[in-house]
Amino acid sequence: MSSPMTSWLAALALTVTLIAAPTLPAAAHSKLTASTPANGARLSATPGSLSFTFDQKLQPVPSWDAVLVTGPDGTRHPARSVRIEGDTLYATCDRLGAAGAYAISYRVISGDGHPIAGHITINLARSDTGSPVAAMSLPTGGVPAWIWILELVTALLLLQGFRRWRSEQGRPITQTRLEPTRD
Ligand SMILES: [Cu+2]
Repeated sequence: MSSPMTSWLAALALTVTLIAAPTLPAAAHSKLTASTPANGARLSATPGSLSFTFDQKLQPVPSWDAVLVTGPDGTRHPARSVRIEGDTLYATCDRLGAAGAYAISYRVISGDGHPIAGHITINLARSDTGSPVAAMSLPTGGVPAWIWILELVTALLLLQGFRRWRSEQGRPITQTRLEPTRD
């Protein structure tokens, strides 16, 4: 082996390493791997929940800053119930409103301490003016039990009131019919 050839190969290897080096740490950074809704999803109603999953565990972040929904008219809705569990950021959002494209941006800190910011875009096919999605998920929770009892009690009270009203209405007629037989 000639010495010039070896040093030339060494120089080439060093050059390749220096060119490639800046891209290597970037590839190791955490990135978004999945989301709910999926990026580009076309929806007919406000999503019941939002989630962003990364390829690394996340560090805690201030909830007011982590997720932001921006509507087609530029309206900004801060997300609610923001929480981090392992590699996933969860949130809920208020009813969206006008049909069109919504950007849902996230801002988190990965396990290696680097901030990760980005956004997904979803498309609301028609304006969401119906009941909030959260209301539809009520039967799965423990909340509605007392609502049903309250509704039942109200219905029974109304029925009782109606029966009393009916009997009071009927009394004079019964009395006038009975009067002749008493005389
Ligand atoms: Cu990183």
